[in-house]
Amino acid sequence: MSTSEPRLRIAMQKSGRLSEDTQKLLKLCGLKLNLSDRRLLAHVSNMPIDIMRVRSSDIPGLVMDGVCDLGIVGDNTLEEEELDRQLKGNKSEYIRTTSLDFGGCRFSIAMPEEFEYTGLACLDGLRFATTYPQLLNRFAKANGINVEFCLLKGSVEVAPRVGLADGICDLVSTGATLEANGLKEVAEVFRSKASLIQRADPLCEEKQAILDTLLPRVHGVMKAKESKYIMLHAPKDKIAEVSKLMPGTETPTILPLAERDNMVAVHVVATETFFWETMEQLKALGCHSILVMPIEKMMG
Ligand code: PRT
Repeated sequence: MSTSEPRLRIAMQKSGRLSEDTQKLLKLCGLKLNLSDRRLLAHVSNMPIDIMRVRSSDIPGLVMDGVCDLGIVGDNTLEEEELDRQLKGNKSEYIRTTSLDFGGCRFSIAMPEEFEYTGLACLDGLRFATTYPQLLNRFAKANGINVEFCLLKGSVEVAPRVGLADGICDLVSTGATLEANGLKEVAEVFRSKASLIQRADPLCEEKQAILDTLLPRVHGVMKAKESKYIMLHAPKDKIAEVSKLMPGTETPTILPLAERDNMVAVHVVATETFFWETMEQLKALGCHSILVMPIEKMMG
């Protein structure tokens, strides 16, 4: 492969909560990643793509400035950078190409356990420690309250205990960190997930062609994760009832069974959760050999 050929450049988190899921996604999309700890710009060996591994907080800016063509980043980091750039009059455009299915968390206001929370109005005039002041500010303005903030890049939860702030506004997933620090979640400010973002200005023809190959694969990986392949043996005269029980399925494939004239094999792809209860209802209709299997890739 010639080195002068345009290569699509994707920014991803080097290490942290999003890096493993991002690597997994790119690998499932068929990219042969050649990552080592020291190499910050890695060539994908089987496609004209380079992976730039950086701090999560640098990714939105790299895409907005056109240094990278794509980036995978949390919506919290993305929107904070967008608001901050808008405030400073800097370039802040990007395209959110796909909302991904990992990195889920909420950005919430939390107060000391003993605080008597009676609604958002009781937070008026208080001071909050946060890593994302613009997101907090947007929420406060939209709800008609004034808040002060102190910027902390980590260990935000400790701020009220040491007298730095009255409360905090931080990312929460399980809530265990809040609990361990004597805090309670009182209001959700923002819900976040990882997103695949793209620079706003058009890509050259060659890069667009790479993206046109990559995007259906990203969607295929996500769709496969949500879907299950279901196989079962069903009484021939119950096919209509069996089909009705299948959640979000495409047309089932019906196949004859050797030496069983009254039974058929049914194969379907279900795009919704397949519950134990549904399997029990199928069994009650006379179905057996019910198999629910994961799907690795899907297209079309
Ligand atoms: O790469 P860089 O250092 O710039 O970014 P970072 O410091 O934000 O990295 P990292 O790896 O901590 O987070 C990367 C992204 O993961 C975040 O921007 C979010 O989009 C997403 N994410 C999802 C989270 C969490 N869940 C999360 N729980 N990021 C941080 N946390 C922290 C939170 O700040 C708190 O300290 O986890 C703690 C709370 O977790 P629970 O489970 O106890 O509630």
